[in-house]
Amino acid sequence: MIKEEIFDRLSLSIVKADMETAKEAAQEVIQGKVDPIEAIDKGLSKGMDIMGERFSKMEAFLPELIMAAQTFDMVMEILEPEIAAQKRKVIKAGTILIGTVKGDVHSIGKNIVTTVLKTGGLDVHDLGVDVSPLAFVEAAQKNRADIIALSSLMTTTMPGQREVIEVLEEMGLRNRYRVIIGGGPVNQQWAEQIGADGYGETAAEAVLLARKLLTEGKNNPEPHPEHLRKNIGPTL
Ligand code: B12
Repeated sequence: MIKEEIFDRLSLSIVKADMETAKEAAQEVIQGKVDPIEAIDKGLSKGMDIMGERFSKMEAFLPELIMAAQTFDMVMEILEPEIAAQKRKVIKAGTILIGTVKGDVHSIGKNIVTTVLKTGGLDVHDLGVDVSPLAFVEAAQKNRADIIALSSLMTTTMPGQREVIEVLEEMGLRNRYRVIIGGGPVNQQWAEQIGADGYGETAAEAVLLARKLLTEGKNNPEPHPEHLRKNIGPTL
């Protein structure tokens, strides 16, 4: 089977939450020596986008989203060992802390980014979902992180990314960490607006971005005083 057909099967199996077809298509990815990351991007994620669109048009409802997400997670369990097999040696002593911001429980994209960063040879600590700004900063201190990676899937939780940067600024720690952001509604413009050090659209971009920032060393950029919003305290 050509890989585009496998991607279409994966996408459709997410839309239909068809575990059997999803499992078969995942096996085809492995047997056909198709790049699992490409299968995630062009197959599984495409199916999720369709579900998101249906949800916003009220053609699909929460239980269907949940079932689609469960199907996605099941396929990831099959693909993850394959992805891990590509794992490179840790390329540089650099630690990345990742999590989904406060109020947001979307984990699929963040998990993929985590897996791909690890596969790219980076040391990654996953804080999970619904992580408060203070929890990010405390964990960054504790783990001596170099990069804080923030995922947000909703327009309503995007401000949580800015709040992490604000807390770092208010604690005088902004220079110590690079902050990268991603997630469906996020873009480069938002990254610039909140003074983040980078934005990645996909998990593959997250790796390139993290490597670039780590290679640049720990001479972190100047803080972004224009983004200090002292009058608005962060919600912790
Ligand atoms: C699956 C899903 C769910 C699942 C999540 C399951 C799980 N374990 O994650 C469930 C059913 C739980 C859910 C719940 C809700 N959801 Co929802 N959900 C989705 C859906 C359909 C897909 C998200 C997804 O997993 N995509 C696939 C992954 C692979 O893509 P991704 O997350 O974007 O990640 C990629 C990139 O963005 C990037 N990336 C991600 N993070 C990061 C971080 C960094 C640092 C970098 C560099 C890159 C990066 O790399 C990833 C891989 O390439 C989206 C629609 C959509 N198209 O996004 C709606 C969507 C996000 N949900 C939405 C809503 C409204 C909700 C609910 C409020 C619904 C409700 N009424 O309860 C709740 C929110 C609960 C909460 N407090 O968080 C809305 C958000 C609208 C908005 N305000 O912006 C969306 C957009 C649907 C819609 N069109 O209306 N949801």
